[in-house]
Amino acid sequence: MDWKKSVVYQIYPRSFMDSNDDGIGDIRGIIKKLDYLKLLGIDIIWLSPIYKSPDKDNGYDISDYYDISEKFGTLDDFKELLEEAHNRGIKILMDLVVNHTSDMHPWFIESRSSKDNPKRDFYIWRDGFGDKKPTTQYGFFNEPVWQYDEKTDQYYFHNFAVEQPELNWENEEVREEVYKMMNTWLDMGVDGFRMDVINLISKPEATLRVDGGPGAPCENGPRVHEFLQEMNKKTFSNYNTITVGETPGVSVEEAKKYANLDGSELDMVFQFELVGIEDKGPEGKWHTRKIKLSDFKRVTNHWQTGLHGKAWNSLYLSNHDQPRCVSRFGNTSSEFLREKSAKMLATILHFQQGTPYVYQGEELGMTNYTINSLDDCRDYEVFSVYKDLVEDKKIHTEESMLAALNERCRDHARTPMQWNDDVNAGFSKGEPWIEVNPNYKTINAEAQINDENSIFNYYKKLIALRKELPVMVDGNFELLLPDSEEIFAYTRNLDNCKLTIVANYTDKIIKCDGVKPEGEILICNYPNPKNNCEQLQPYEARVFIKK
Ligand code: ISL
Ligand code: CA
Repeated sequence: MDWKKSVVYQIYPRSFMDSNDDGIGDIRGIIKKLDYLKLLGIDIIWLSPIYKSPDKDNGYDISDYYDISEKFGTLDDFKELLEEAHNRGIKILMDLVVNHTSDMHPWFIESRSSKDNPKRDFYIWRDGFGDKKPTTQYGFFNEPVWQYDEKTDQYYFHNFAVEQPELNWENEEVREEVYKMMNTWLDMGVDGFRMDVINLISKPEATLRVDGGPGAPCENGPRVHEFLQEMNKKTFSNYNTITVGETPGVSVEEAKKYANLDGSELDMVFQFELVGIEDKGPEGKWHTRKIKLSDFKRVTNHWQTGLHGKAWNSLYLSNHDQPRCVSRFGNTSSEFLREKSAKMLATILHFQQGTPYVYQGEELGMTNYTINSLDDCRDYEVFSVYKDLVEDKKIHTEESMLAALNERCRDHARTPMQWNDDVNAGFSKGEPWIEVNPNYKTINAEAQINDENSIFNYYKKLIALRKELPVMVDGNFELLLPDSEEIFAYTRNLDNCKLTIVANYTDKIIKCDGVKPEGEILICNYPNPKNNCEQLQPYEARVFIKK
Protein backbone atom coordinates (compact mmCIF):
# COMPACT_ATOMS: atom_id res chain seq x y z
CA MET A 1 0.00 0.00 0.00
CA ASP A 2 1.29 3.45 -0.84
CA TRP A 3 1.67 4.77 2.69
CA LYS A 4 4.70 6.87 1.78
CA LYS A 5 2.50 9.34 -0.07
CA SER A 6 -0.29 9.17 2.49
CA VAL A 7 -1.39 11.50 5.25
CA VAL A 8 -2.97 10.02 8.36
CA TYR A 9 -5.68 11.73 10.39
CA GLN A 10 -6.05 10.68 14.03
CA ILE A 11 -9.54 10.53 15.50
CA TYR A 12 -10.06 10.43 19.25
CA PRO A 13 -13.58 9.00 19.02
CA ARG A 14 -14.99 10.21 22.32
CA SER A 15 -14.24 13.82 21.38
CA PHE A 16 -14.87 13.85 17.62
CA MET A 17 -18.62 13.88 16.96
CA ASP A 18 -21.57 12.78 19.09
CA SER A 19 -24.50 11.41 17.05
CA ASN A 20 -26.95 10.66 19.88
CA ASP A 21 -26.35 13.62 22.20
CA ASP A 22 -25.19 11.63 25.24
CA GLY A 23 -22.09 13.85 25.37
CA ILE A 24 -19.69 11.18 24.08
CA GLY A 25 -18.46 11.05 20.51
CA ASP A 26 -19.27 7.82 18.67
CA ILE A 27 -18.92 5.80 15.47
CA ARG A 28 -22.04 7.17 13.82
CA GLY A 29 -20.65 10.64 14.51
CA ILE A 30 -17.49 9.71 12.62
CA ILE A 31 -19.54 8.43 9.67
CA LYS A 32 -21.29 11.82 9.50
CA LYS A 33 -17.96 13.59 9.21
CA LEU A 34 -16.27 11.40 6.59
CA ASP A 35 -17.01 13.95 3.88
CA TYR A 36 -15.22 16.58 5.94
CA LEU A 37 -12.14 14.34 6.03
CA LYS A 38 -12.45 13.62 2.32
CA LEU A 39 -12.50 17.37 1.69
CA LEU A 40 -9.33 17.79 3.75
CA GLY A 41 -7.78 15.13 1.53
CA ILE A 42 -6.41 12.67 4.08
CA ASP A 43 -5.89 9.04 3.09
CA ILE A 44 -5.97 7.10 6.32
CA ILE A 45 -7.79 7.38 9.63
CA TRP A 46 -6.24 6.11 12.85
CA LEU A 47 -8.96 5.51 15.40
CA SER A 48 -7.98 5.62 19.05
CA PRO A 49 -9.44 2.55 20.82
CA ILE A 50 -13.16 1.83 20.42
CA TYR A 51 -13.22 -1.63 22.03
CA LYS A 52 -15.10 -2.59 25.20
CA SER A 53 -13.39 -0.95 28.14
CA PRO A 54 -14.01 0.22 31.70
CA ASP A 55 -12.37 3.48 30.52
CA LYS A 56 -9.85 3.95 33.32
CA ASP A 57 -7.50 5.24 30.59
CA ASN A 58 -10.08 6.26 27.98
CA GLY A 59 -10.20 2.94 26.17
CA TYR A 60 -6.50 2.07 26.40
CA ASP A 61 -7.64 -0.52 28.98
CA ILE A 62 -9.46 -3.12 26.91
CA SER A 63 -11.77 -5.75 28.40
CA ASP A 64 -12.89 -7.34 25.12
CA TYR A 65 -10.76 -7.17 21.98
CA TYR A 66 -13.58 -8.51 19.79
CA ASP A 67 -16.35 -6.06 20.55
CA ILE A 68 -17.09 -2.33 20.41
CA SER A 69 -17.74 -0.23 23.50
CA GLU A 70 -21.45 0.47 23.91
CA LYS A 71 -20.50 4.16 24.29
CA PHE A 72 -19.29 4.20 20.70
CA GLY A 73 -21.91 1.97 19.08
CA THR A 74 -22.04 -1.57 17.76
CA LEU A 75 -19.99 -3.85 15.59
CA ASP A 76 -22.48 -3.18 12.80
CA ASP A 77 -21.87 0.56 13.14
CA PHE A 78 -18.16 -0.14 12.84
CA LYS A 79 -18.65 -2.28 9.72
CA GLU A 80 -20.68 0.54 8.21
CA LEU A 81 -17.89 3.01 9.03
CA LEU A 82 -15.39 0.74 7.29
CA GLU A 83 -17.56 0.51 4.23
CA GLU A 84 -18.34 4.24 4.10
CA ALA A 85 -14.66 5.11 4.55
CA HIS A 86 -13.57 2.63 1.88
CA ASN A 87 -16.21 4.01 -0.50
CA ARG A 88 -14.43 7.34 -0.19
CA GLY A 89 -10.98 5.82 -0.65
CA ILE A 90 -10.10 6.27 3.02
CA LYS A 91 -8.37 3.47 4.97
CA ILE A 92 -8.90 2.73 8.65
CA LEU A 93 -6.25 1.79 11.22
CA MET A 94 -7.32 0.37 14.56
CA ASP A 95 -5.42 1.03 17.75
CA LEU A 96 -3.82 -2.22 18.91
CA VAL A 97 -3.28 -2.20 22.68
CA VAL A 98 -1.61 -5.49 23.52
CA ASN A 99 1.14 -4.57 25.94
CA HIS A 100 -1.58 -4.64 28.59
CA THR A 101 -5.29 -5.32 29.01
CA SER A 102 -7.88 -4.00 31.42
CA ASP A 103 -7.98 -5.68 34.82
CA MET A 104 -11.58 -6.50 33.86
CA HIS A 105 -10.49 -8.58 30.88
CA PRO A 106 -11.59 -12.20 31.47
CA TRP A 107 -7.95 -13.32 31.12
CA PHE A 108 -6.90 -11.19 34.05
CA ILE A 109 -9.91 -12.07 36.15
CA GLU A 110 -8.90 -15.71 35.73
CA SER A 111 -5.20 -15.00 36.11
CA ARG A 112 -5.59 -13.35 39.49
CA SER A 113 -7.99 -16.00 40.80
CA SER A 114 -5.29 -18.54 41.77
CA LYS A 115 -1.65 -19.36 41.26
CA ASP A 116 -2.46 -22.52 39.32
CA ASN A 117 -5.09 -21.04 37.06
CA PRO A 118 -4.23 -21.81 33.39
CA LYS A 119 -4.26 -18.05 32.66
CA ARG A 120 -1.91 -17.21 35.56
CA ASP A 121 1.05 -16.98 33.22
CA PHE A 122 -0.78 -14.65 30.79
CA TYR A 123 0.38 -11.80 33.04
CA ILE A 124 3.54 -11.04 34.98
CA TRP A 125 3.41 -12.16 38.61
CA ARG A 126 6.26 -12.07 41.13
CA ASP A 127 6.79 -12.57 44.84
CA GLY A 128 7.70 -9.57 46.93
CA PHE A 129 11.21 -8.94 48.25
CA GLY A 130 10.54 -9.68 51.90
CA ASP A 131 7.51 -7.53 52.63
CA LYS A 132 8.51 -5.02 49.92
CA LYS A 133 7.64 -4.76 46.24
CA PRO A 134 9.90 -6.74 43.86
CA THR A 135 11.48 -3.45 42.69
CA THR A 136 10.96 0.23 43.51
CA GLN A 137 10.51 1.21 39.87
CA TYR A 138 7.85 3.83 38.91
CA GLY A 139 5.81 3.66 35.70
CA PHE A 140 4.61 6.18 33.11
CA PHE A 141 1.87 7.58 35.34
CA ASN A 142 4.19 8.05 38.34
CA GLU A 143 2.95 5.00 40.20
CA PRO A 144 4.91 1.94 41.36
CA VAL A 145 5.00 -0.70 38.62
CA TRP A 146 4.23 -3.53 41.04
CA GLN A 147 0.73 -3.91 42.46
CA TYR A 148 0.10 -6.26 45.39
CA ASP A 149 -2.79 -8.69 45.02
CA GLU A 150 -3.97 -10.10 48.32
CA LYS A 151 -5.78 -13.14 46.95
CA THR A 152 -2.58 -14.91 45.92
CA ASP A 153 -0.06 -12.86 47.92
CA GLN A 154 1.93 -11.84 44.82
CA TYR A 155 2.53 -8.67 42.79
CA TYR A 156 1.58 -8.01 39.16
CA PHE A 157 3.42 -5.69 36.78
CA HIS A 158 1.96 -2.54 35.18
CA ASN A 159 3.69 0.44 33.54
CA PHE A 160 0.44 2.41 33.27
CA ALA A 161 -2.67 2.48 35.49
CA VAL A 162 -3.13 -0.13 38.22
CA GLU A 163 -6.07 -1.30 36.12
CA GLN A 164 -3.77 -2.01 33.13
CA PRO A 165 -1.91 -5.25 34.00
CA GLU A 166 0.76 -6.18 31.43
CA LEU A 167 0.57 -9.28 29.28
CA ASN A 168 3.38 -11.81 29.41
CA TRP A 169 4.66 -11.98 25.84
CA GLU A 170 7.09 -14.77 26.76
CA ASN A 171 4.00 -16.98 26.83
CA GLU A 172 3.38 -18.33 23.34
CA GLU A 173 -0.34 -18.73 24.03
CA VAL A 174 -0.61 -14.98 24.67
CA ARG A 175 1.07 -14.22 21.36
CA GLU A 176 -1.16 -16.63 19.47
CA GLU A 177 -4.27 -15.07 21.04
CA VAL A 178 -3.12 -11.61 19.94
CA TYR A 179 -2.40 -12.75 16.38
CA LYS A 180 -5.78 -14.48 16.17
CA MET A 181 -7.49 -11.27 17.27
CA MET A 182 -5.52 -9.15 14.78
CA ASN A 183 -6.45 -11.48 11.93
CA THR A 184 -10.11 -11.24 12.87
CA TRP A 185 -10.04 -7.46 12.38
CA LEU A 186 -7.93 -7.73 9.22
CA ASP A 187 -10.41 -10.26 7.80
CA MET A 188 -13.17 -7.76 8.50
CA GLY A 189 -11.40 -5.25 6.26
CA VAL A 190 -9.40 -3.12 8.69
CA ASP A 191 -6.35 -1.66 6.90
CA GLY A 192 -3.77 -1.93 9.65
CA PHE A 193 -2.83 -0.94 13.17
CA ARG A 194 -1.31 1.78 15.27
CA MET A 195 0.38 -0.27 17.98
CA ASP A 196 0.31 1.14 21.47
CA VAL A 197 3.69 1.07 23.31
CA ILE A 198 4.69 -1.88 21.16
CA ASN A 199 8.36 -1.58 22.12
CA LEU A 200 7.54 -2.46 25.74
CA ILE A 201 6.26 -5.98 25.10
CA SER A 202 9.52 -7.80 25.80
CA LYS A 203 10.66 -7.12 29.37
CA PRO A 204 14.40 -7.11 30.09
CA GLU A 205 15.47 -9.22 33.08
CA ALA A 206 16.56 -6.07 34.93
CA THR A 207 12.97 -4.81 34.83
CA LEU A 208 11.46 -7.84 36.47
CA ARG A 209 14.15 -8.86 38.98
CA VAL A 210 13.09 -9.36 42.58
CA ASP A 211 15.59 -7.60 44.80
CA GLY A 212 13.82 -4.51 46.07
CA GLY A 213 16.19 -2.46 43.87
CA PRO A 214 15.34 0.25 41.37
CA GLY A 215 14.39 -1.97 38.42
CA ALA A 216 14.90 -0.78 34.85
CA PRO A 217 12.74 0.72 32.09
CA CYS A 218 11.37 -1.89 29.73
CA GLU A 219 11.77 -0.26 26.33
CA ASN A 220 13.24 -2.27 23.42
CA GLY A 221 13.63 -5.50 25.40
CA PRO A 222 15.65 -8.51 24.22
CA ARG A 223 12.94 -10.34 22.25
CA VAL A 224 10.95 -7.38 20.88
CA HIS A 225 12.22 -7.71 17.29
CA GLU A 226 11.68 -11.46 17.31
CA PHE A 227 8.08 -10.93 18.49
CA LEU A 228 7.37 -8.27 15.87
CA GLN A 229 8.83 -10.39 13.07
CA GLU A 230 6.64 -13.26 14.21
CA MET A 231 3.58 -10.98 14.33
CA ASN A 232 4.43 -9.62 10.89
CA LYS A 233 4.58 -13.13 9.41
CA LYS A 234 1.48 -14.44 11.15
CA THR A 235 -0.77 -11.44 10.63
CA PHE A 236 -0.44 -8.28 8.58
CA SER A 237 2.10 -9.38 5.94
CA ASN A 238 -0.69 -11.59 4.59
CA TYR A 239 -2.84 -8.51 3.95
CA ASN A 240 -2.39 -5.10 2.32
CA THR A 241 -1.78 -3.01 5.44
CA ILE A 242 -0.16 -0.05 7.12
CA THR A 243 1.44 -0.43 10.54
CA VAL A 244 2.86 2.17 12.88
CA GLY A 245 4.39 1.39 16.24
CA GLU A 246 4.26 3.74 19.18
CA THR A 247 7.76 3.45 20.61
CA PRO A 248 8.65 5.72 23.54
CA GLY A 249 12.38 5.89 24.14
CA VAL A 250 13.27 4.61 20.68
CA SER A 251 16.62 5.67 19.18
CA VAL A 252 17.43 6.14 15.50
CA GLU A 253 19.42 2.89 15.61
CA GLU A 254 16.48 0.96 17.08
CA ALA A 255 14.01 2.63 14.69
CA LYS A 256 16.02 1.30 11.76
CA LYS A 257 15.14 -2.18 12.96
CA TYR A 258 11.46 -1.53 13.77
CA ALA A 259 10.72 0.44 10.58
CA ASN A 260 13.24 -1.11 8.21
CA LEU A 261 12.33 -0.63 4.56
CA ASP A 262 12.76 -4.41 4.10
CA GLY A 263 9.26 -4.79 5.60
CA SER A 264 10.31 -7.37 8.18
CA GLU A 265 8.66 -5.56 11.11
CA LEU A 266 6.58 -2.36 10.91
CA ASP A 267 6.13 0.37 8.30
CA MET A 268 7.07 3.19 10.68
CA VAL A 269 7.32 4.20 14.34
CA PHE A 270 6.55 7.24 16.45
CA GLN A 271 9.71 8.57 18.08
CA PHE A 272 9.51 10.66 21.27
CA GLU A 273 12.83 12.44 21.15
CA LEU A 274 11.31 15.56 19.59
CA VAL A 275 8.23 16.00 21.81
CA GLY A 276 10.27 15.00 24.86
CA ILE A 277 13.37 17.18 24.36
CA GLU A 278 12.97 19.17 27.57
CA ASP A 279 11.51 16.37 29.72
CA LYS A 280 14.48 15.87 32.03
CA GLY A 281 14.81 15.65 35.78
CA PRO A 282 12.50 14.38 38.53
CA GLU A 283 9.44 16.28 37.26
CA GLY A 284 9.61 14.49 33.88
CA LYS A 285 7.32 16.15 31.36
CA TRP A 286 5.59 18.25 34.05
CA HIS A 287 7.36 21.57 33.56
CA THR A 288 6.83 24.85 31.72
CA ARG A 289 10.11 25.07 29.84
CA LYS A 290 9.95 25.84 26.13
CA ILE A 291 11.98 23.88 23.61
CA LYS A 292 14.92 25.79 22.07
CA LEU A 293 14.67 26.05 18.30
CA SER A 294 18.23 24.81 17.81
CA ASP A 295 17.43 21.66 19.81
CA PHE A 296 14.21 21.15 17.89
CA LYS A 297 16.16 21.32 14.62
CA ARG A 298 18.97 19.09 15.86
CA VAL A 299 16.54 16.29 16.71
CA THR A 300 14.61 16.75 13.45
CA ASN A 301 17.84 16.58 11.48
CA HIS A 302 19.02 13.50 13.36
CA TRP A 303 15.84 11.58 12.43
CA GLN A 304 15.51 12.92 8.89
CA THR A 305 19.06 12.05 7.91
CA GLY A 306 19.33 8.98 10.14
CA LEU A 307 16.40 7.10 8.59
CA HIS A 308 16.76 8.37 5.00
CA GLY A 309 16.99 5.37 2.65
CA LYS A 310 16.92 2.91 5.55
CA ALA A 311 13.62 3.24 7.42
CA TRP A 312 10.58 5.48 7.42
CA ASN A 313 9.63 8.40 9.67
CA SER A 314 6.27 9.26 11.20
CA LEU A 315 5.86 13.04 11.38
CA TYR A 316 3.78 14.48 14.23
CA LEU A 317 3.62 17.45 16.56
CA SER A 318 0.41 16.47 18.30
CA ASN A 319 -1.74 13.52 19.25
CA HIS A 320 -4.12 12.58 22.07
CA ASP A 321 -1.22 12.44 24.59
CA GLN A 322 0.28 15.81 23.72
CA PRO A 323 -0.84 19.39 24.27
CA ARG A 324 -2.07 21.28 21.20
CA CYS A 325 0.95 21.97 18.97
CA VAL A 326 0.08 25.60 18.22
CA SER A 327 -0.03 26.32 21.95
CA ARG A 328 3.18 24.48 22.62
CA PHE A 329 5.42 25.28 19.67
CA GLY A 330 3.58 28.23 18.12
CA ASN A 331 2.03 31.40 19.49
CA THR A 332 -1.57 31.91 20.65
CA SER A 333 -1.18 35.40 22.09
CA SER A 334 -3.31 36.85 19.27
CA GLU A 335 -5.65 35.47 16.61
CA PHE A 336 -3.23 36.67 13.93
CA LEU A 337 -0.18 34.97 15.40
CA ARG A 338 -2.12 31.77 16.11
CA GLU A 339 -3.10 31.50 12.47
CA LYS A 340 0.38 32.31 11.17
CA SER A 341 2.24 30.06 13.59
CA ALA A 342 -0.15 27.11 13.06
CA LYS A 343 0.49 27.29 9.31
CA MET A 344 4.23 27.74 9.86
CA LEU A 345 4.40 24.58 12.02
CA ALA A 346 2.40 22.64 9.45
CA THR A 347 4.78 23.76 6.71
CA ILE A 348 7.87 22.68 8.61
CA LEU A 349 6.38 19.28 9.36
CA HIS A 350 4.71 18.41 6.06
CA PHE A 351 7.75 19.12 3.90
CA GLN A 352 9.85 16.59 5.80
CA GLN A 353 10.35 12.99 4.71
CA GLY A 354 7.91 10.60 6.34
CA THR A 355 4.20 10.14 6.82
CA PRO A 356 2.49 13.18 8.38
CA TYR A 357 -0.11 12.67 11.10
CA VAL A 358 -2.81 15.30 11.62
CA TYR A 359 -4.50 15.12 15.01
CA GLN A 360 -8.19 16.10 15.02
CA GLY A 361 -8.56 19.88 15.30
CA GLU A 362 -4.91 20.53 14.46
CA GLU A 363 -6.09 21.46 10.95
CA LEU A 364 -8.13 24.26 12.57
CA GLY A 365 -5.35 25.44 14.87
CA MET A 366 -7.27 24.31 17.97
CA THR A 367 -5.53 25.39 21.18
CA ASN A 368 -5.02 24.29 24.78
CA TYR A 369 -7.83 25.19 27.20
CA THR A 370 -7.41 26.79 30.60
CA ILE A 371 -7.14 24.44 33.57
CA ASN A 372 -8.12 26.29 36.74
CA SER A 373 -8.18 23.29 39.04
CA LEU A 374 -8.08 19.49 38.97
CA ASP A 375 -11.86 19.58 38.49
CA ASP A 376 -11.26 20.69 34.92
CA CYS A 377 -9.24 17.52 34.19
CA ARG A 378 -10.44 14.03 33.28
CA ASP A 379 -7.20 12.16 32.61
CA TYR A 380 -6.13 9.38 35.01
CA GLU A 381 -2.54 10.53 34.64
CA VAL A 382 -3.31 13.96 36.14
CA PHE A 383 -4.46 12.49 39.42
CA SER A 384 -1.69 9.94 39.82
CA VAL A 385 1.00 12.46 38.93
CA TYR A 386 -0.50 15.09 41.23
CA LYS A 387 -0.38 12.65 44.10
CA ASP A 388 3.23 11.75 43.37
CA LEU A 389 4.74 15.16 42.57
CA VAL A 390 2.68 17.45 44.81
CA GLU A 391 1.51 15.34 47.74
CA ASP A 392 4.19 12.66 48.14
CA LYS A 393 7.46 13.97 46.73
CA LYS A 394 6.68 17.70 46.99
CA ILE A 395 8.62 18.36 43.78
CA HIS A 396 5.79 20.69 42.75
CA THR A 397 3.62 23.10 44.72
CA GLU A 398 -0.07 23.25 43.84
CA GLU A 399 0.64 26.40 41.80
CA SER A 400 3.64 25.11 39.88
CA MET A 401 1.81 21.84 39.13
CA LEU A 402 -1.17 23.78 37.80
CA ALA A 403 1.18 25.76 35.55
CA ALA A 404 2.70 22.50 34.30
CA LEU A 405 -0.77 21.02 33.69
CA ASN A 406 -1.66 24.06 31.63
CA GLU A 407 1.37 23.35 29.44
CA ARG A 408 1.38 19.59 29.19
CA CYS A 409 -1.86 17.92 30.31
CA ARG A 410 -3.15 15.31 27.86
CA ASP A 411 -6.70 16.65 28.25
CA HIS A 412 -5.78 19.69 26.10
CA ALA A 413 -5.95 17.39 23.11
CA ARG A 414 -9.13 15.75 24.28
CA THR A 415 -11.59 18.67 24.45
CA PRO A 416 -14.33 18.23 21.83
CA MET A 417 -13.73 18.91 18.16
CA GLN A 418 -14.96 22.41 17.27
CA TRP A 419 -17.34 22.03 14.33
CA ASN A 420 -19.28 25.32 14.42
CA ASP A 421 -20.32 28.20 16.72
CA ASP A 422 -23.50 26.44 17.84
CA VAL A 423 -24.01 25.04 21.36
CA ASN A 424 -21.04 22.88 22.46
CA ALA A 425 -19.29 23.72 19.20
CA GLY A 426 -21.71 21.47 17.32
CA PHE A 427 -20.11 18.42 18.95
CA SER A 428 -23.15 17.39 20.99
CA LYS A 429 -26.45 18.78 22.26
CA GLY A 430 -25.92 16.89 25.51
CA GLU A 431 -23.36 17.77 28.17
CA PRO A 432 -19.93 16.80 26.80
CA TRP A 433 -17.83 14.37 28.89
CA ILE A 434 -15.11 17.05 29.00
CA GLU A 435 -15.55 20.79 28.63
CA VAL A 436 -15.56 22.46 25.24
CA ASN A 437 -12.83 25.05 24.73
CA PRO A 438 -14.70 28.41 24.94
CA ASN A 439 -12.81 29.71 21.91
CA TYR A 440 -15.03 27.60 19.62
CA LYS A 441 -17.00 30.74 18.68
CA THR A 442 -14.02 31.89 16.62
CA ILE A 443 -12.09 28.65 16.06
CA ASN A 444 -14.31 26.12 14.29
CA ALA A 445 -14.48 24.05 11.13
CA GLU A 446 -17.50 25.78 9.61
CA ALA A 447 -15.80 29.17 9.70
CA GLN A 448 -12.68 27.79 8.06
CA ILE A 449 -13.98 25.52 5.30
CA ASN A 450 -15.21 28.41 3.16
CA ASP A 451 -12.38 30.80 3.99
CA GLU A 452 -9.68 30.23 1.40
CA ASN A 453 -7.04 31.68 3.75
CA SER A 454 -7.92 29.46 6.69
CA ILE A 455 -5.63 27.02 8.44
CA PHE A 456 -7.91 24.22 7.22
CA ASN A 457 -7.41 25.21 3.58
CA TYR A 458 -3.67 25.57 4.13
CA TYR A 459 -3.51 21.98 5.43
CA LYS A 460 -5.58 20.91 2.45
CA LYS A 461 -2.96 22.41 0.11
CA LEU A 462 -0.07 20.77 1.96
CA ILE A 463 -1.78 17.38 1.81
CA ALA A 464 -2.47 17.75 -1.92
CA LEU A 465 1.13 18.82 -2.65
CA ARG A 466 2.49 15.55 -1.22
CA LYS A 467 0.60 13.67 -3.94
CA GLU A 468 1.92 15.94 -6.70
CA LEU A 469 5.58 16.27 -5.78
CA PRO A 470 7.81 13.19 -5.58
CA VAL A 471 10.51 15.37 -3.95
CA MET A 472 8.29 15.74 -0.87
CA VAL A 473 8.13 11.97 -0.55
CA ASP A 474 11.60 10.81 -1.58
CA GLY A 475 13.91 13.83 -1.54
CA ASN A 476 16.88 13.95 0.82
CA PHE A 477 16.91 16.43 3.72
CA GLU A 478 19.55 19.03 4.43
CA LEU A 479 19.30 21.36 7.41
CA LEU A 480 20.41 24.98 6.93
CA LEU A 481 21.47 27.42 9.68
CA PRO A 482 21.51 24.75 12.45
CA ASP A 483 22.45 27.21 15.19
CA SER A 484 19.91 29.94 14.44
CA GLU A 485 17.35 30.45 17.23
CA GLU A 486 15.09 32.34 14.79
CA ILE A 487 15.01 30.49 11.50
CA PHE A 488 14.05 26.92 10.65
CA ALA A 489 15.31 26.24 7.12
CA TYR A 490 16.07 23.13 5.12
CA THR A 491 16.19 21.81 1.58
CA ARG A 492 14.88 18.66 -0.05
CA ASN A 493 16.42 17.34 -3.26
CA LEU A 494 15.36 14.69 -5.73
CA ASP A 495 16.78 14.35 -9.23
CA ASN A 496 16.70 17.91 -10.52
CA CYS A 497 13.98 19.15 -8.26
CA LYS A 498 14.85 21.20 -5.19
CA LEU A 499 12.67 22.54 -2.40
CA THR A 500 13.84 25.23 0.01
CA ILE A 501 11.78 25.62 3.16
CA VAL A 502 12.34 28.76 5.23
CA ALA A 503 10.41 29.71 8.35
CA ASN A 504 10.60 32.57 10.82
CA TYR A 505 10.15 30.98 14.24
CA THR A 506 9.66 34.32 16.02
CA ASP A 507 6.90 36.89 16.46
CA LYS A 508 9.12 39.62 14.95
CA ILE A 509 10.04 40.74 11.45
CA ILE A 510 13.50 39.36 10.77
CA LYS A 511 16.18 39.41 8.11
CA CYS A 512 17.27 36.11 6.63
CA ASP A 513 20.29 36.69 4.44
CA GLY A 514 21.80 33.29 5.27
CA VAL A 515 19.48 31.42 2.89
CA LYS A 516 19.60 31.88 -0.87
CA PRO A 517 16.56 30.08 -2.18
CA GLU A 518 16.33 28.96 -5.81
CA GLY A 519 13.29 28.86 -8.07
CA GLU A 520 9.75 30.08 -7.47
CA ILE A 521 7.47 30.35 -4.47
CA LEU A 522 5.46 27.14 -4.04
CA ILE A 523 3.46 28.02 -0.93
CA CYS A 524 3.54 30.72 1.74
CA ASN A 525 1.40 31.61 4.76
CA TYR A 526 1.33 35.34 3.84
CA PRO A 527 -0.14 36.89 0.67
CA ASN A 528 2.16 38.06 -2.17
CA PRO A 529 5.52 36.87 -0.83
CA LYS A 530 8.71 38.18 -2.48
CA ASN A 531 10.86 35.72 -4.39
CA ASN A 532 13.70 35.92 -1.84
CA CYS A 533 14.23 35.61 1.89
CA GLU A 534 15.64 39.00 2.75
CA GLN A 535 12.87 39.80 5.17
CA LEU A 536 10.35 37.49 6.84
CA GLN A 537 7.14 38.47 8.64
CA PRO A 538 6.29 36.98 12.08
CA TYR A 539 6.03 33.18 11.76
CA GLU A 540 6.23 33.47 8.01
CA ALA A 541 6.94 30.23 6.15
CA ARG A 542 8.00 30.28 2.51
CA VAL A 543 8.64 27.26 0.34
CA PHE A 544 10.52 27.62 -2.96
CA ILE A 545 10.67 25.08 -5.75
CA LYS A 546 13.25 24.76 -8.50
CA LYS A 547 12.50 22.17 -11.18
O1 ISL B 1 1.52 10.69 27.73
C1 ISL B 1 2.30 9.96 28.29
C2 ISL B 1 2.40 9.88 29.77
O2 ISL B 1 3.11 10.97 30.25
C3 ISL B 1 3.12 9.07 27.50
O3 ISL B 1 4.25 8.68 28.16
C4 ISL B 1 2.25 7.86 27.17
O4 ISL B 1 1.82 7.23 28.31
C5 ISL B 1 3.03 6.88 26.36
O5 ISL B 1 3.37 7.53 25.19
C6 ISL B 1 2.18 5.67 26.01
O6 ISL B 1 0.97 6.07 25.42
C7 ISL B 1 0.03 5.12 25.02
O7 ISL B 1 -0.23 4.14 26.01
C8 ISL B 1 -0.85 4.58 27.20
C9 ISL B 1 -2.05 5.49 26.95
O8 ISL B 1 -2.43 6.11 28.16
C10 ISL B 1 -1.78 6.53 25.91
O9 ISL B 1 -2.93 7.29 25.64
C11 ISL B 1 -1.27 5.82 24.69
O10 ISL B 1 -1.07 6.68 23.61
C12 ISL B 1 -1.28 3.34 27.91
O11 ISL B 1 -2.05 2.54 27.04
CA1 CA C 1 -22.74 9.48 21.68
